Amino acid sequence: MLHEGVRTCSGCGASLIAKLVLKAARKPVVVVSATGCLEVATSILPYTSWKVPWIHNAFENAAATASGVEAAYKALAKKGLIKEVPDIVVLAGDGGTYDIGFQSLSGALERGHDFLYVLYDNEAYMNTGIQRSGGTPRYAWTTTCPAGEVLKGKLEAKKPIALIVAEHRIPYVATASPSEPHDLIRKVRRGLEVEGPAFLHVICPCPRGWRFDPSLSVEVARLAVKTCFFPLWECRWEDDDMVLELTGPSKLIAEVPELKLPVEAYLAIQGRFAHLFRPKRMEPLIRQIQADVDANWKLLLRRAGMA
Ligand SMILES: Cc1ncc(C[n+]2csc(CCOP(=O)(O)OP(=O)(O)O)c2C)c(N)n1
Repeated sequence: MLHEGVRTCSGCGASLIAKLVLKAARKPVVVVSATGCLEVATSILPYTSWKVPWIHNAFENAAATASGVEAAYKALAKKGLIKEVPDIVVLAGDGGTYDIGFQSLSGALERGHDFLYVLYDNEAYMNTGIQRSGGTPRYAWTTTCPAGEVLKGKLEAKKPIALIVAEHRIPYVATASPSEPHDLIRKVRRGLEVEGPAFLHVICPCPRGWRFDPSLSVEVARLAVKTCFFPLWECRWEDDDMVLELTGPSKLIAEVPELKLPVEAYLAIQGRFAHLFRPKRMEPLIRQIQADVDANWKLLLRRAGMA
C-alpha cells in the first residue's frame, strides 16, 4: 500500500517498516504521519506514495490528530453513515515521539483512543540533519552531540520509551525489528485487534545518520536484536499486573544466554560509534554501553519472570 519508488534514501529502515505495517493491516486503514523523514519523502508535491488515506500533521501532535480521526469515524458509524471504523495507524519518528510529540501521545493513551502508534526509531532527528533526540543512545555521534577531543557523542542514555508507554496501562505494547518481519507483522495485527491504544516501537536503521553501507540495514537491525541492544518483547496488563513476554530471537537468548552477542558486534559496524574504536579503543565507554544493555536486559528478564 506504499507505491514503489518511494523517495527515501536507499536502505532506509522507515520505508521498510511502513511497508511491513501496511502489509499486516487487514481492514481499510488510515495513516497519520508526524513530520519527519517518512512524511517528507512520501509526499513531495505534486506526488504521493500512499495508496491509503493519509494525513500529515505537525511534528508535535500525531496522536492528537489520530484521536480526532478516530472520534470522527466513530461518530459517522454511530450515525449509520459508514459500516465500520477503519484501522488507524500513526507512523512517527523518535523526535516526534520521545520528545516533542510525547504530550499528545500520553494524552491520547490516557483517553484510551483506539489506534496503533508505530514509532520508527532511527535514534535522531534525521530529516533535519541528524540532531540528537531522547532516543539517541549513549555515546552515539550526532551533529548536536559530536564526537571530538572532549565530548564522545551523546552523554545521556536512551529513554526507555516503550516501558514508559507501557506504564500508561494500555492494552498492548511491543517492540519489533525489520529483521524479524513475521514477528513485526504479528505484533501489528495484535495492536490493531485490541480495543484501545496500542504502541509498537520499531528499531529503524538509518544508513545516512548511523553511517553504514545501505546494503547492511537489515543486518544492523538483526545485530541490535542479537546483542540485546534492542530486545523484542510484548506486554499487556492483566488486572494490575504487567504481563511481559520476550519474543523471537530475544526469547531464545533468554533461554540460551550464550547466544547473546557482545554489543561491540553492533557498534563496530556503524560510523556513529567509530570514535569508540579509532584512533584508539575507548574501553571504558564500550564497557559503559555494555553495562547499559545488560541492565536493560536484566530488567526485561525480571519483568518476563525469567530471572
Ligand atoms: C515545532 C517544530 N519544530 C521543528 C520542526 C522541524 N522538524 C521537522 S522534521 C524534524 C525532525 C524529525 O525527527 P524524527 O521525529 O526523529 O523523524 P525522522 O526525521 O528521523 O524520520 C524537525 C526538527 C518542525 N517541523 N516543527
